[in-house]
Amino acid sequence: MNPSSANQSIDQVWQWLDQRRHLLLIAHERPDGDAFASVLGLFLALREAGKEAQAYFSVDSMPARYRPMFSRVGLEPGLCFAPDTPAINGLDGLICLDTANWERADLPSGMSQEMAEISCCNIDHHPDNSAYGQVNWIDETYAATAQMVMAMLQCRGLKISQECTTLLLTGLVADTGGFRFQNTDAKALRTAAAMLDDGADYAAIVDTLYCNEPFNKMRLKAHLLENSVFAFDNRLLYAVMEPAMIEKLGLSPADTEDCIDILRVVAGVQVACIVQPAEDGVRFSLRSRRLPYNVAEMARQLGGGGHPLAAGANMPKVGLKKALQRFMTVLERWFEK
Ligand SMILES: [Mn+2]
Repeated sequence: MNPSSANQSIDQVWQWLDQRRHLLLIAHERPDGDAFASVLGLFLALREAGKEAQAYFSVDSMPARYRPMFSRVGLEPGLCFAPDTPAINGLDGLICLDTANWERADLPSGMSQEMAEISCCNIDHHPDNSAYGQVNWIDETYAATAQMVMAMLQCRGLKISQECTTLLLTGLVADTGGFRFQNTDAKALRTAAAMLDDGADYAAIVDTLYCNEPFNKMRLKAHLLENSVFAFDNRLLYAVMEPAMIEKLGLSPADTEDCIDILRVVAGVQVACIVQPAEDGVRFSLRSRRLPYNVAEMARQLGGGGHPLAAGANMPKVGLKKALQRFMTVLERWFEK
């Protein structure tokens, strides 16, 4: 998308917003740093601009690393977590952020029917977004949805509070892996600089995202690395993450989201994989360092999907041994050369 059509879409988002007063903001299931940041950042900005906004997440246990983000919003009225549900009486707009399709939307339970009847504005940077909203601003040239929210606020010339800009920069840092991933471009860095100009607290963000690990999560990472298995000339590195181990360490499944990074960063590894046996099958999380190791294609062959560099698949009704055999057979052809 070229910049002029992106601006056009920002205008359409604002036109839609200007006609609404009571908004609910949501993101996708199993929210990540960008999902929390874009919802909370826009929530704060809209409230600061005098709109009635609510934000909702269906998480009851917050991943430890994101907790400081919520203290930036404090106990603002309208901020809801499951099992609480937001007040929908009088809502006239739903804003879905960072959510590629309606199926992934983190809707309050039992409210999907009512929600569907409310006008929806879809703001996202995922290239496979299905444009399910009445208004859709989808632009994959942004590294994070939080960066899109910043562009919206800048476009209006709104004064952005330090709490808000710190939240938004947290999303941008999270989705670029601390400015290490391939989506780190000049536009992302320029936005980051503008956020710092607005007073974003970068040291606090780095503390939040990278120096805030529960000790037992580090022990889980150590366990995964210690028990990891190389294959295909050391280009694949995988580890099995048993539910019993997570439980023994007192961690929640949400706390394990980025454990795969401990495998991804090993020299020579092109594809990292975490294998999670569950009662109903085996789940594979895949990360690629670069193409042609397209993990979206690998995941599709395994019955899942995702992005070229980050994907996943669920193999139902199968034991760990069988699942691993099938996994190795499917992946073989990417490592033939
Ligand atoms: Mn994102």
